[in-house]
Amino acid sequence: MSRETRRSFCRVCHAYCALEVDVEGGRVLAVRGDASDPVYGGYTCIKGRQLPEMLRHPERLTRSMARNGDGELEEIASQEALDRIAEQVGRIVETHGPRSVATYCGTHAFQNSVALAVAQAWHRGMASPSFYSSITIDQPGKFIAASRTGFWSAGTHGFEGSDVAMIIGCNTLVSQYAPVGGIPAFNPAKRLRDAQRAGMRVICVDPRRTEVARRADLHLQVRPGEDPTLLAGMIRLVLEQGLQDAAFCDSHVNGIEELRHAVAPFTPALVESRAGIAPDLLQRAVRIFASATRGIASTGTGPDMAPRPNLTEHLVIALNLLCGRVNREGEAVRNPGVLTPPLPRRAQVVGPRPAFGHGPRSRVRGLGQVIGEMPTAALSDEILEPGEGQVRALLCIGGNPLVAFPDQAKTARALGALELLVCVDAYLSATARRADFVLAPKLCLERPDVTWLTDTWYETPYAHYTPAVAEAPDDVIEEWELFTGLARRLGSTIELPGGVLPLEPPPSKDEVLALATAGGRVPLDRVREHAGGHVYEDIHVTVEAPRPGAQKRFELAPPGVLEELDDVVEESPDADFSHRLISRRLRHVYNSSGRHLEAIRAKGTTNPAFMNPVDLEAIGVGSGDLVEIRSAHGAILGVAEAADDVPSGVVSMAHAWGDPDVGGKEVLEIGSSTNALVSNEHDFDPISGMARQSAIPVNVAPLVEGP
Ligand SMILES: Nc1nc2c(c(=O)[nH]1)N[C@H]1C(S)=C(S)[C@@H](COP(=O)(O)OP(=O)(O)OC[C@H]3O[C@@H](n4cnc5c(=O)[nH]c(N)nc54)[C@H](O)[C@@H]3O)O[C@H]1N2
Ligand SMILES: Nc1nc2c(c(=O)[nH]1)N[C@H]1C(S)=C(S)[C@@H](COP(=O)(O)OP(=O)(O)OC[C@H]3O[C@@H](n4cnc5c(=O)[nH]c(N)nc54)[C@H](O)[C@@H]3O)O[C@H]1N2
Ligand code: SF4
Ligand SMILES: [Mo]
Repeated sequence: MSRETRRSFCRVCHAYCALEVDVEGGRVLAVRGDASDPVYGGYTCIKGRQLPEMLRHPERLTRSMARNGDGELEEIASQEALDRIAEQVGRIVETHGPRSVATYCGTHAFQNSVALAVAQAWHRGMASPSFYSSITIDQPGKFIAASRTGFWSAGTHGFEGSDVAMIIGCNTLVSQYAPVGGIPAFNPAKRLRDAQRAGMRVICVDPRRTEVARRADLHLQVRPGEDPTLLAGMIRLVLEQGLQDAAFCDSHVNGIEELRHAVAPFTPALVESRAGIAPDLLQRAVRIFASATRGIASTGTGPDMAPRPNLTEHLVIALNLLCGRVNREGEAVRNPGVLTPPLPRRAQVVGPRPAFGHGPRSRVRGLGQVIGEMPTAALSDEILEPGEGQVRALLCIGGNPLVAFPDQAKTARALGALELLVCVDAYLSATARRADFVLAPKLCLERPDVTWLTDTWYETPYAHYTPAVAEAPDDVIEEWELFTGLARRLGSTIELPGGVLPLEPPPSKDEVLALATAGGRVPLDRVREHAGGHVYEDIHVTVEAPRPGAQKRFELAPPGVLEELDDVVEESPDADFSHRLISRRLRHVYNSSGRHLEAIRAKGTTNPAFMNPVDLEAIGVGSGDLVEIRSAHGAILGVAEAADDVPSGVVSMAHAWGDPDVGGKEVLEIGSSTNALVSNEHDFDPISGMARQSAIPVNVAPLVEGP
């Protein structure tokens, strides 16, 4: 058997690092970063380096499973599983209507370049509005806020070439997640170092002294959940000191006087007492940010999991717009996209057009669709709430609701109440263990894909198509094949941007990719000609003049938004709780994925409750001891770990660990889910329904042994 090296990219997370893969007889022997790649330059992380083990790990499902008469999961051929699933879905739709069948696409659905597009198209073909994804429990506040203010057709400033970056609750050096203007996700440590050497000043806003905070020029150690206070205080100083870009504001921005009025109470003294930021630090941040010429404030998940995410995002947009940080006429657009359709980039405002408040309504808490999807934070209620439109079947693609959704006990009840639960999952996750069918998927190196998700995230026009470079087990499917399989059996259609997908004979991945990416700036066939990743040097786009007669302006005071600031002023600190628990990512795992791998287990088998040593000492607890963490809603066990980078009064803990079926003191071996501390009906965002999944008020106590 000949041994060869093939070029591909990792899809264990959304960073898509370019790889060289040593293959022999279809079997992956080794992977390493592709040093010749123009964007990644050989970068990989510990998770991706486990791909060879991942592909052949005994816990990986290589056959699909179905629940038998005794309630046990047993192996089944994938086509037979699809026959049975189609029969049940057909019956449920016939009896209860199409809304009763829901799909939830979790993080691993995003890692297959067409899973989401095909799942959404299947829902359109079935006339079922019940499409959910992790987007609506991730950072929907960004879409909500931008749709209310309007956005700039030519885009905002990015990271490279800027002289400032203000990074709020985002830890790209660990998460590889990068909002526009944040540290690019691709080889992030090098990109940050290069930018700082070129003169960029970095402000980090994070309760924890994170990996990014340690490298920042200024760290504002904000109290969890107090970003609106801090941002309002910064905006107040910008306006008071006349540091805004007056010409840009005059031409393009409405609502500045209303904003000035709304932020008036947010004096440096109020910011200090509420957000814990001293007046001189606040003033320094304002000076650094406003005196720069390029670069924006951007947010990660931290403030978006905390209360008032839409308000935080609104204030971030306001700060950026006041300083005029958008691409101007005649400037080059760094990356207009390779696979995405070419759109004119003009120096003008588009919208505002709220991305919510229309389309089908949720049946609970007055919620509705956000960016055309149903709100995931309310999915368990849609399953449990009887009546017309009740969700009775759930197709769960690469997600793990039982550990990731708010209110774990309710999610468990909901999953148990379903007539049909189908998971496409490579492992028997906490959720998959409760399923009626688990379909075993191909893993990433076993399938073709293209960098469609990340197309506009790069700082240069870059794309990478990979064929399948490893041989898959005999009977595994791709995520989208659940939907094409159902459509074929139920006689529905799947319409993609390039047209209706022919279902007979079953389409290949390349056929689906071609229809899904149709209309892109560079045709897929051209992208496929390049082995490995490629920068399209011939793509040059400059910002055009506004369309004649363009009159839209940004709205910094859309109805109801600034009024929320009045409520912020009125808020008082948690009376009954000593700490706030904040979310974080751990470098070696991806949400609930990866914990079965040996090299990962060596890094730890739990999600420690990181706390300041002083706080641990105060309750007589040391690293490794068990603590009980209790919120107004529930309690979990945690493994205490002393951490100097966590301030007093804060617990920093990763989500998506544990398993409610196992529970208890197994926390040392499997961790525990912070979502057992969260309610989705008491403290939630009124538009997206997102629950308070960070800055959760808690008390921490040593575990008292029972008799
Ligand atoms: N408290 C709190 N809760 C949170 C968050 C938080 O910060 N705090 N963050 C939220 C965010 S941002 C998100 S995105 C959600 C994540 O929510 P989910 O996406 O629902 O959770 P994951 O754990 O990422 O689920 C991934 C699943 O994919 C499976 N898998 C692994 N590899 C593959 C594969 O190759 N193919 C397929 N088909 N499946 C695979 C894994 O076994 C796992 O079951 O959680 C949210 N919940
Ligand atoms: N290794 C690894 N990478 C991942 C993941 C993973 O589980 N592991 N998950 C992936 C997913 S689903 C996503 S969405 C991205 C997320 O990517 P990021 O948003 O970068 O996620 P985190 O690393 O959790 O960073 C969030 C930061 O917010 C801070 N924070 C918490 N609460 C607050 C607050 O109230 N205010 C402020 N200002 N900050 C706060 C936390 O201390 C933390 O440093 O990461 C992805 N990448
Ligand atoms: S950061 Fe790690 S897991 Fe993510 S794509 Fe790169 S190598 Fe894979
Ligand atoms: Mo996420």
